[in-house]
Amino acid sequence: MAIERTFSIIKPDAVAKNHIGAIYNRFETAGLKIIASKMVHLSQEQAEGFYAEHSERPFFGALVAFMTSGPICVQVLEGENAVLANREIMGATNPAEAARGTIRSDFADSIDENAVHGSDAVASAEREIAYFFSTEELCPRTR
Ligand code: RTP
Ligand code: MG
Repeated sequence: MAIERTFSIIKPDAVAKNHIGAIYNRFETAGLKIIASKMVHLSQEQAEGFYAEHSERPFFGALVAFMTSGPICVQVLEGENAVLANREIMGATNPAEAARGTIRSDFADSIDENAVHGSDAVASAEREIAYFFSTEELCPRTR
């Protein structure tokens, strides 16, 4: 099994509903270690840059408006197959289709406001981690 790092966001809807601790608990229960963590309120420019791959999609404007609507928590998770492990505990993009017991099934209301983001591949994880964190801000465990 490969030890990987992935990038995660607790989105404005879940922060507003006071679900930060519950979602962090899901990460830790799944064996993922939080090795960097902070709160930010994205500017329009930061949100557009982060979601640049979706800039031509019809939902892009709504996505950027939502992601700038309130503070978010950004974190780096480390563990075995962390990218896929995190996607599994997040559940499907549309919470109506997310498996029971997943974060989106339990904490999200709609495909537009779906509680969490998680990197979809190791390469995107590296890019997304660097978008928010300097190397000095990453705190891998020594014990
Ligand atoms: P995320 O990037 O947020 O972790 O979500 P994801 O990989 O599951 O989904 P992605 O395809 O990357 O889409 C990014 C976000 O855009 C919104 N979306 N809306 N209305 C739609 O058809 C639609 N498709 C995507 C979602 O909020 C999704 O999280
Ligand atoms: Mg995505």
